Amino acid sequence: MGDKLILYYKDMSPPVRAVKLLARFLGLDFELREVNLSKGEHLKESFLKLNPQHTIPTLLDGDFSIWDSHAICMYLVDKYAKDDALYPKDLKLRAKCNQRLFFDDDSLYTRLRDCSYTIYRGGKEISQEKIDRINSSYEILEAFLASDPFLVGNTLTIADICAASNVLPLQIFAPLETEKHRNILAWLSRVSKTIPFFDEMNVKIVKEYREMLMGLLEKNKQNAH
Ligand SMILES: N[C@@H](CCC(=O)N[C@@H](CS)C(=O)NCC(=O)O)C(=O)O
Repeated sequence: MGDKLILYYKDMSPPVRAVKLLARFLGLDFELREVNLSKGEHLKESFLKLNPQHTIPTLLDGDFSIWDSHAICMYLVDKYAKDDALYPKDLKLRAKCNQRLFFDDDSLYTRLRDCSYTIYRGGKEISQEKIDRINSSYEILEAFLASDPFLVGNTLTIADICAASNVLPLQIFAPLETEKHRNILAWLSRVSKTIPFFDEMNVKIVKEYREMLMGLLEKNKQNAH
């Protein structure tokens, strides 16, 4: 490997955690550069030069800059993994993996962001409509997992890593239900068993994320009076 990989990150960000989890799974080392979003560090000119979309995670590999957790995961497996298991090269499997990754971004992550950004922007409640939308995403995920143990067949791929990173914090707003979400719950525990450090890298930080969001929501409610 040439230059050291640099990751612009913040651990509370679910897409960042997906990339960090994958990197650890692949045995890759990053130089970590924390970006303080609340101080607007992602809007500074130096960061915008790397990523005009001003999002984290952003990865720098030498002079190559790439962002969006899904695109980063695809790149890391293609470039650094010893085989294609986590992002299959087989045309149909790759198409299916891409479809799940786009679902993760478009549905799971978007719905999580709809709730968290409502709170960051001073909202005093999360509407039932937003919670219903999360539940419809769960319904679709439940269907994906009806016939396969992982999102793309029998083995773990980056689609599982990305989606699981978002489903954990989504439960802050819409808890999974034992009867209704059997497949998702079984899948989450399968993903956690397959990645030995999955819980270590997620449980504590998601708890802190929950406390931070609920604390802010409470403050927003107080400010209303
Ligand atoms: N689809 C993107 C989402 C990235 C994203 O929106 N990250 C948030 C933090 S969780 C962010 O950087 N927000 C700052 C902004 O959008 O300006 C991904 O998967 O990387």
